[in-house]
Order: sequence, then structure tokens, then C-alpha cells
Amino acid sequence: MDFARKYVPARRCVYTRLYVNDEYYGLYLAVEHIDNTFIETHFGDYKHGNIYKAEMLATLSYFGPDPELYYGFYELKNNEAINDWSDLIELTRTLTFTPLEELPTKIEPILDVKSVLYTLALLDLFVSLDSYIGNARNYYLYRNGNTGKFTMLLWDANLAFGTFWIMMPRNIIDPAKYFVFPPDTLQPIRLEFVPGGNLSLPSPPPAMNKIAKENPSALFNLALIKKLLAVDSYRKIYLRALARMLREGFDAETLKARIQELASLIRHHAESDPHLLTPISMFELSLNETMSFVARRANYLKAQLNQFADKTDLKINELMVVNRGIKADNYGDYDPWVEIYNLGPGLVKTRGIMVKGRSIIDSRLFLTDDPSVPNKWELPQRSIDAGDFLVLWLDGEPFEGDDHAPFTLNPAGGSLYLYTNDLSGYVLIDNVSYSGLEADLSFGRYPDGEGNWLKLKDGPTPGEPNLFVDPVPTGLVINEFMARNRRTLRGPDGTYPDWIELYNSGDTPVDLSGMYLTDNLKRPKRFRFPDGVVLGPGEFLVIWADSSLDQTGIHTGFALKGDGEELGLFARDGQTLIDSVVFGKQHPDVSYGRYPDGSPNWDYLIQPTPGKPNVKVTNLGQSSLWSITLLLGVAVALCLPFFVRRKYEGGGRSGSSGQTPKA
Ligand SMILES: [Ca+2]
Ligand SMILES: [Ca+2]
Ligand SMILES: [Ca+2]
Repeated sequence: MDFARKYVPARRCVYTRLYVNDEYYGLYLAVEHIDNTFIETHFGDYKHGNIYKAEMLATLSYFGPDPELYYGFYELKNNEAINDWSDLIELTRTLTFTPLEELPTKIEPILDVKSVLYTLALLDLFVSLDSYIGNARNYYLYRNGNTGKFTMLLWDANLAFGTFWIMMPRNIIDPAKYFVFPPDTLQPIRLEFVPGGNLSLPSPPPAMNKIAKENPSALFNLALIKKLLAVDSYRKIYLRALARMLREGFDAETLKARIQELASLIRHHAESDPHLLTPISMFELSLNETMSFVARRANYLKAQLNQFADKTDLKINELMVVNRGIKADNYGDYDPWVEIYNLGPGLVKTRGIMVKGRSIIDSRLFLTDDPSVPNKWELPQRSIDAGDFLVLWLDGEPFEGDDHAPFTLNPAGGSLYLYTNDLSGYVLIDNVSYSGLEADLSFGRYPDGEGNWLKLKDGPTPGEPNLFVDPVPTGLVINEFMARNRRTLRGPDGTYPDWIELYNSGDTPVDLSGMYLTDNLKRPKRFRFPDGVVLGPGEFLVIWADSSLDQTGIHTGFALKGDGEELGLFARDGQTLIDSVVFGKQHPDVSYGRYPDGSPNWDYLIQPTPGKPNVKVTNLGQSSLWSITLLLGVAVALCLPFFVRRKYEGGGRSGSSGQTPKA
């Protein structure tokens, strides 16, 4: 879980001394529960989409249209009163029946594919077979009520490191040499356990016999992994995830240090455990076996992943046209350079024999600034491992070495193309166009190899991962809100929900996608802005603070407390506070806002202006405003509400609710 949390939402766990009536009972692992609180912490899902636990043979194959067919295989852990299983049935139907070429368009709206692939890769990496990839159980499915997408959540890992022998394919002698490829061979259950076989399952699900008779393949078909890994682009994500995990800590040295660290933390608590299940000598033995397993596993997988390596895994990743003082070549020249990145999953040689069908190709790589001459410069013989970078000089000085191109980059702008050769001729792998780059400013992808091309203002990184700090927008503020909307502004469903107005006082558009709004500063992720919400300079945006489902407009899912609470706007990292306001008692149809717009001065606004510049009414001649103002004066005098506004300019403020204990 500790390792997994870098990639997917995973449960926190901590070693615990358990006392019963003040008497030490033993060393336990306390593990975080997967429930609505877990979901809110990680997904901010106020709508609380369904959470299912996979109980047995939860293959995600389609069992049929009747929810009762799924009972006992899966268990719905929340929303039991509604008991609507149609989302799960739709997922299994899509996985089972969609032709491969249509799968991405059909599955992506209902499944968080990347997250699922990372979860499956983690199970594979740790050879954790008491899970979906083994016996198709001991995992959770959660459907995000905001996005409509399912994701898979890890349950436990007590049978990781290849210790669940019953699910190990029979031809595998060393569990470190397990691999889900080819996934067609995966089998979630041994035939003898199926009804009519030699052994019977303890407490089989009610529909077990019916499915075994009418639709037996559904019990064997691990639809999720088989279908996803059959899609080329998804298989790449999966393999690259494994390669990344090998680079980012799943290696003998790193895990040995971590294992020893944890062992010394618990060793003497285990020694004094009065209810230890095995002799303490087993403790040391299993540590050694685990460390040896990791070393064998990393070596084995590395070799496997190299077999999937391909020249098309290479990307043009960064370039510098006007290099005044960033990096000098072997002749001391500050010349233009380009960086090539290997996305993985394996080691790519720039030159080498490639077998394609019956043909053998002497495969090369080429860089050119002119697509009509794809082979302008053949790259030198190099090996680039997954996740590694190769820096080449585009200085028009080939006599300086084999990593110097015979052409140079045009300071005014131009294009660069990376080609390889195939039976059919030259094949374009990647290309980029650039223009108007200032001196010592590089242009690159972020994240490496996959992201969009950006001017990397945080500094050039030849031979290193590209840097780009997601800017925290300046000038984006919570500008006005109404916590007691009685008749001021009608919502899209005809009711009068609370509302919040955001204002962009800056001079550039702000993309709100993925930012968060909350009424609890300790839980920043209560509401996540959907993708594609952009607020132009000087623009206002009204957000409904209600939980009405399936309406037009943006709805936060939380209402504002008329007696006062807090409101916070957080950056995409879910930690950096962009703006907040803490407010006291509010009054019907009177808003609370900044005047003038975006200024630090908050005040009651008796003429609310949702979506428009805030105004302060000073003409009290209108009788209707008189009465409100008088009421307001009394209320202010009585309550003396207290308002605080805090603003952290790009500073790191860490959420206090999601801290992770070391375990
Ligand atoms: Ca040079
Ligand atoms: Ca770089
Ligand atoms: Ca306004």
C-alpha cells in the first residue's frame, strides 16, 4: 500500500500494538476502511457513487441483465437502500461484448482506464494473486458519482510477493517469474472448484449453479485485464507503468532498505507478541526471502519489458535553439541541442536488427529539419533505457563527434522530425515545430514524452526530466456568495440554491479544470471542477452550491451554512490554497462579497450581483432596501460576525486530513 499510494488511491495502514484490558495482545496492522470517507478524501465525491467489494469470481464478465445474478460475487457496500446495480452490469456488458476497435470509445466514459491499468500493474509487479488477476476477488470497485467512471481499488496485500501458490500457473517454479502476459492464459479458478467438479466452493453465490450451467465461460473470463491489454495503446500504458515502478523504487536496493526499516520498527514488538502465529525465526527468514524475491522479480521483469521495447517509444522531448550559457558541448560551444526521451517499457538501441514477420530490417533512427529528406542525419549508435534521455547537438558541426548533426536549428523557427526505417521506407515517429524561443529558454514536453509542448520557464533540463511548475493563478478569487438565497437567483431546476461567484481579476484566462472548491478547509477536495471550465480575464462565474444531480450549470454538492462557515478554492494539487473566506451569520437575499471586485474588502451587498461586477448601494431612498438595511444593522449589531480572509500566494499548504502515517 505504501508503494501503491504513489500511483493510485490506496488505503493507509499502520503497525499497531493491540491491548485488551491493558494487556499487550499482539502486533497488528491497522488498515484504513474503504467507505464514503475514504472516497471523499481521494475523489471528493459528494454524490457517493456505488462502492462494490469483489467477493468471489468477480471476473467483470457479463453474467446477464438481472442484478441478482451478481449477488454474492460482488457486494454493494453503500447506497444499499437504492440497491441499483445497473452501473456494474453496464460495465461488465461493455467489457464483454464490445469489439476491440470500439472499446476505447465505449469504455473510457465509464472506466478510469489509466488508473485501472496502474492498479493491475501493481498486482502483477508484487505477484499479488489473491486479487483480480488471480482468483478475481479481494478488490473494490468504485464508481465516481461526479465523472461516472469506475475505478478499481486495492484491498489487501497479505498474499503478495508470490505467496499465493494456489493461483500460480502450474508451469511456474519461481514465483518471481510470474507475468500476466499473455493474459489469455489467466484462470481465476481451478476447474475442480466449479459446480460438478471434484471440490465445491464454500458458500457459493446464489446464482452460481445457474451461471455455471448457462454461461460458464463468464466465471473464467477475466474480462477486464484480457480486454484492456488487447488494446495496443492500453498495453503500452500497462507495460510503461511496470517499467516506471521498476525505476521508481521496485529494485533490490530500495526495497531492501525499506523492508529493513520497517522490520526494525516492529521487530521487538513481534518478539514480545504473546500470540505470535509462527516462531520468531520465521520473521527473519521471511524478510530474507522477501528481499531475495524483489531482486529476482526486478531482474526478471526488466528482461521481459525489454522484449516489448520499440523505436516508436522514443520521443523528441526538449530542444534549445539559442543556447547562450546553459550547456556546452565537448568543444566548449554553447550550441543548439535536442533531447530524446524513451517512454519505455524497455531498452531501445538506435541501431539494430529488427525482425518483422519474415523480414529482417536493419533499423536506424534519423533526425531532420526537412521532411523531404528524412534521412538527413542518422543517429549514432546508442542505447537508451526506459525513462532515459539522450542529448544531441544540432550545431551543423558533424566533425565534432558522432552526436553532432550536420544541420542546425533556425533561431527564427522551424521543425524537427524523428524518423525510423521500415520495409515500406521511412516512418515518422515524432515531430515538433517551434518559433520565437528566447535565449536560454527551452521548449519541451511536460510531462516527459507525453505532455504538450511548453516553454519550460522553470529552466532547461538537458538529459534530465523536464520541469514545469503548474502555475497557481494570481487574481482568481471567490468574489461573492449567498448562503441564504430566498428569491434572489433561481437555479436551473427552479429552486433557489446557494450560489458562489468566482472572479478572474488577472489579465490571462484561468483554466479551472481539476481545481477544488470546498466548505471545509481541512478537506479541500469536496468539489472538483470538471474539465474545460475556463474563466477569461475580467469574467465572473456563478456556481450553484447544491447537490442537484444532472442539471445544467456547475453544482458543488454542498450548500453554504447560513449561520456561517468557510469556503476555500484549491489548486489542482488539492493542497495549495488559492483563496478562502471564513464567514459568520448570513441574511436572506443579502450576499457577501468583495467591493470593489477582487479587492481584500468584504462586505454585505444588499444588491447581489451574481455573474456581474459587485455594487455597493449607497442610495438608501428605495424603501425596500431601507427595511433590509435596518434588519441588517440590527443583525450586525447583535451578532458581530467575524470574517477572516487568508491568501497564500503560491505557497505550499498541505492538507491536514490526508497525511500518511509511515507504514
Ligand atoms: Ca559545436
Ligand atoms: Ca529534459
Ligand atoms: Ca458579483
